[in-house]
Amino acid sequence: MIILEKIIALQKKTPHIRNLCILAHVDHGKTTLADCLVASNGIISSRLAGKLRYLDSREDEQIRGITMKSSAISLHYTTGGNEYLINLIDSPGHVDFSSEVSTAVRLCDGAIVVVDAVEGVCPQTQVVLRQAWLENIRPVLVINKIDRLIVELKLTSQEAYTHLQKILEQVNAVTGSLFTSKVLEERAEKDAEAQSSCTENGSGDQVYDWSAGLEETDDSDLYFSPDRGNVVFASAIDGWGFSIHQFAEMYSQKMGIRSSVLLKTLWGDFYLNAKAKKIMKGAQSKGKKPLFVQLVLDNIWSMYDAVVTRRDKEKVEKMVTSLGLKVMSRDLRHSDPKVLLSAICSQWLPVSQAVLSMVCEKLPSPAEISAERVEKLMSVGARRFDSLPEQTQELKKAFLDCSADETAPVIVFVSKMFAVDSKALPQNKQRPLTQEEIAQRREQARQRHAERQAANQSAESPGSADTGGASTTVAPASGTEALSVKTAVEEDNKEHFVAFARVYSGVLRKGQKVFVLGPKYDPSLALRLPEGCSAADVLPSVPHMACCTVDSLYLLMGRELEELDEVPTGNVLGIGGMEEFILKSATISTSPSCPPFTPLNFEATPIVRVAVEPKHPSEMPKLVRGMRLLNQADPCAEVLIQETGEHVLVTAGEVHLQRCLDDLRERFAKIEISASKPIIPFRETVIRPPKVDMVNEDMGKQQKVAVIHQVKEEQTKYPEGVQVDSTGLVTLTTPNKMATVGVRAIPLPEEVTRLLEDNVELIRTMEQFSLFAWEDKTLDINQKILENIQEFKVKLESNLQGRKWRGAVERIWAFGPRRCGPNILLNSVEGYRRPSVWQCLEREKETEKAEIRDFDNSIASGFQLATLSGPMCEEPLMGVCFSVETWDMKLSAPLAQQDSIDEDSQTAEPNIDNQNESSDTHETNASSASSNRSRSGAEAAGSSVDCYGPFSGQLIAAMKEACRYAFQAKPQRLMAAMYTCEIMATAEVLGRVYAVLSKREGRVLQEEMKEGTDMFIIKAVLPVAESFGFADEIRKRTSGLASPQLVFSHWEVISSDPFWVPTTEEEYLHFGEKADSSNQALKYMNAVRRRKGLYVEEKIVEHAEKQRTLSKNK
Ligand SMILES: Nc1nc2c(ncn2[C@@H]2O[C@H](COP(=O)(O)OP(=O)(O)OP(=O)(O)O)[C@@H](O)[C@H]2O)c(=O)[nH]1
Ligand SMILES: [Mg+2]
Repeated sequence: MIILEKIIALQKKTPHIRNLCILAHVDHGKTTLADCLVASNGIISSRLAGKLRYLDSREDEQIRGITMKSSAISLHYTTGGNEYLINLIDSPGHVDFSSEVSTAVRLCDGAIVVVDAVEGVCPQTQVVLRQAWLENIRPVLVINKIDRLIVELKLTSQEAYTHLQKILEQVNAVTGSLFTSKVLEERAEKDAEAQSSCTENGSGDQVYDWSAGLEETDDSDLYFSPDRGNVVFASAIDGWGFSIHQFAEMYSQKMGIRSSVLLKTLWGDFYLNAKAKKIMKGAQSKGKKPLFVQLVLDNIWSMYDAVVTRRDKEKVEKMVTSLGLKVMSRDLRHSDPKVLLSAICSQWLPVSQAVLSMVCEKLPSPAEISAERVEKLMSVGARRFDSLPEQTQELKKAFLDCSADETAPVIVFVSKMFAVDSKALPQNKQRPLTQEEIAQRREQARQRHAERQAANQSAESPGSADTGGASTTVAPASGTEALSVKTAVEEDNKEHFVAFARVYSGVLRKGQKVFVLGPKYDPSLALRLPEGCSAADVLPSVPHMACCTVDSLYLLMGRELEELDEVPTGNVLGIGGMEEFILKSATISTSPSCPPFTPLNFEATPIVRVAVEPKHPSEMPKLVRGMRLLNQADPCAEVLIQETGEHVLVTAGEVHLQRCLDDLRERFAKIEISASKPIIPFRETVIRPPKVDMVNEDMGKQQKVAVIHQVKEEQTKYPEGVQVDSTGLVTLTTPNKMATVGVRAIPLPEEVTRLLEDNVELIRTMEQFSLFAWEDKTLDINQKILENIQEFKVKLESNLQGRKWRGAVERIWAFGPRRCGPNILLNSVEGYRRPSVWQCLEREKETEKAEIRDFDNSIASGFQLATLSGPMCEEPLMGVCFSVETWDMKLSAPLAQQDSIDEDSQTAEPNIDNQNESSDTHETNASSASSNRSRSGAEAAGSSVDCYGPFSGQLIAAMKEACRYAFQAKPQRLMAAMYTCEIMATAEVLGRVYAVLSKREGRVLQEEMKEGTDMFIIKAVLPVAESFGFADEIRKRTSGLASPQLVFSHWEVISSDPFWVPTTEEEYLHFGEKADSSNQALKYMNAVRRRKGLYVEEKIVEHAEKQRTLSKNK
């Protein structure tokens, strides 16, 4: 209670608030450290700190020992006479949950980055440093698990010092590379500006100073160094930790050296010259003990030596008294020396004090938010900050002021929604009664008792009319009780969602009316609303905006929630009753011109999908509801209903999947469900004709054994109206014979595919620009993004060289599927000119209205459909270029006229499609787009409807078919999704790690020894298809010594041809006539086809072959 009041008071003192999260690689000790900090506030006992893992409140978190959800707690801390409020968020370290890290980082101003002293910088450490960097929040460092250096690695204090130096170097190297790339970027920007102003002035030559920038920019704040006070050395499990400040204070009294001198010299190449009583430089070259070793590490080492290794009671007691500590005798007698150790150390060097005072001193308060960060938070997508409406730009000041004034607009960002049991809500919790309440109740009870006695007495007296009265008063009472019990049960079953949020400006109050702005809200729409309106007014409906009343506000206290009446600016909080208005994230404001915050940076790609269904089909509605709730409660899980009617769950990895399924079973749907095996995504592509066949012989050398298989040469499989020439050009005519298209499929170079994949956002922006241009509107694009587009174009050009690709980049018609995918539609129709996809780059020169043929859109739609699902197993295409080489129209005159009149109305439509394009509908988006357009086509063809239906629909279908045949005319291949993994393993288990990897078709890229340890780091790639159970298998085979983390990396072509059949004598000898033994690609393809209910061509063994060639098979 006292804590709550104190915290409420502190919430109003913005400069004394610190919002921070703990970030690290998995298992580096975040939650353990958080325990120590929580214990310092007396919320848990300090004996249990590190064992309880208080912030891991879920059962599965406790069982598996890893954090899965980030959770927040508010603490208070006093240092230097000032009281601080610390809003602490513990985040998960496992890659599968990195989206939880994004949601945490957004709400903070600083971060504690924890690094394991033995493992050093690991992949996730780099990722979280980058995330902190991208959000412009300031980090401090805790090097944890120092005890492992003493107890496990048995390093001497001198060796440990060298080791710690290396770790610091590694961490700083990561920060350094982030910083350098940013400075270079900024410099490039400046150069570009200078250049443009230069050309305006007309002066031609300019001298570039390439060295400028890096030296000028001050980066001293950035790096971690103990003498700057932003590094703490700790062992969270043993409860101790220190920064060199503490030792500097300690020794300045003891040795009479100024603490400022000690601060500068305690870390680094300094030593103590005992004779001269001076601190000298050059410990290393003179072979002396550095000060840090002598004054700091040696003390700790001897403590461990006395307590843990030698268990020397006398020495321990001596040390304890000399440090002026008190240790309980039961700790002294405890059989586990670790108990004694932590009892001593947590008094001597309490980790919470070291960490919290560093946090208060080094991390910024919410009021110190930088203008740069504000602009970043406010710029919506590709729009320039200065292109936002004026009222919106004015809000920047509110962010910077961070004021809790009545006049300040309220701005709140919700980064995720999390589910809580209704029992856990403070309203429904039984709280201890206050003294007055107890007195009141006692009084009530006494009265009741008295009444009952009076009633009894009157009942005893015969002939009393009161009996009936008494019984009637009882009856309704029990009735309401039953009713309230019932509603309570109903309430119990209901999931409550609490929004995880932070106030950036103003004061959020209970009962206040606010606007809830979705991620796609456009602040310029606010201009249409009456000026000065508020959420309480009756307003016309605006897309992605809702008005609601703030239901309840909570203080987040780990497992508990406390109710609040108001939350002033700068605080992290929970908001109840928002589930109707917010799906995953949102912005809340009292001003309608507030922009939605930029979307969170998610590092993980959701890739593992399963189809789920209820055990009992009748429970389908419960499942649907459960999936909806799950979708809301998890920042990164996606829930889709596929065209086939399957309910699909997409997750970031195996562990995440497991957690989602558990949540669904036990929490959201509360039914038994069965999940399919993970659905593995594939891509379809074409390649250049291979030069060698399956037995590595040059193609074309041998004689084909045509007698055995003519299948390949089958020309007859093309239906009427389709012609395929020997070069793979497919010509197809619409059923009404009005139009003919000729299409060829060409494999894109690998680099181009990668470029397209990496620049999806740019392509989307370009697409949007083009759509605006159709409507004669313009879209303001950020200068930086324009430059990126230009750069992207240049890169494409340089990768599309050669005769075949001449001028190709200019002739790009569309990207697909979904208009931004890794496939290209090329306009190679002679004499046909259309607006370029690059038109946003040519804003200055008025784009001449290019000739645009009717039904241009239909061709593009056909392409979108064809690339969305390929002919092999209806998976999306990748890395394919479709070049339209001929396109003839034989339109009858009236029809043509009709269509060109109708062109205007038709062109407006794609825009609507695009607006609606959201992640949850994308499965069916392309088809709906096409149906939209065919509808307008139907109107167009109105007067002359032929028996084949609307013409544009025919053209779409013809184009789609043409693409499919063109695709099939080339050598087809499947592409598999690949994970990269880094495995840390000791030399003994290395062999087994390799065995598991090769069994699962993994490929080792790199193996190196981790400096200063006996660990090897293996980097490998592994197909997603083979990855299920991989982490478990590795852990089992190596007795838990190695545990890999899988991160989606890229798509890779599977080299074997799924349609391959032996055609040469050699191949026939090698694989046998049926050749069904070894085709991995075919197995994958058929598995997908079977799952989708498509026809699977399988050979049934009628006459088993003699297995004469088996010995050669692999
Ligand atoms: N030796 C030693 N072990 C520690 C220390 N701190 C934490 N551990 C152990 O490391 C393991 C992981 O600790 P957690 O605190 O759960 O790690 P985490 O970073 O929260 O892990 P995730 O949340 O899953 O990413 C536990 O078994 C802890 O007991 C330490 O200072 N020394
Ligand atoms: Mg944890």
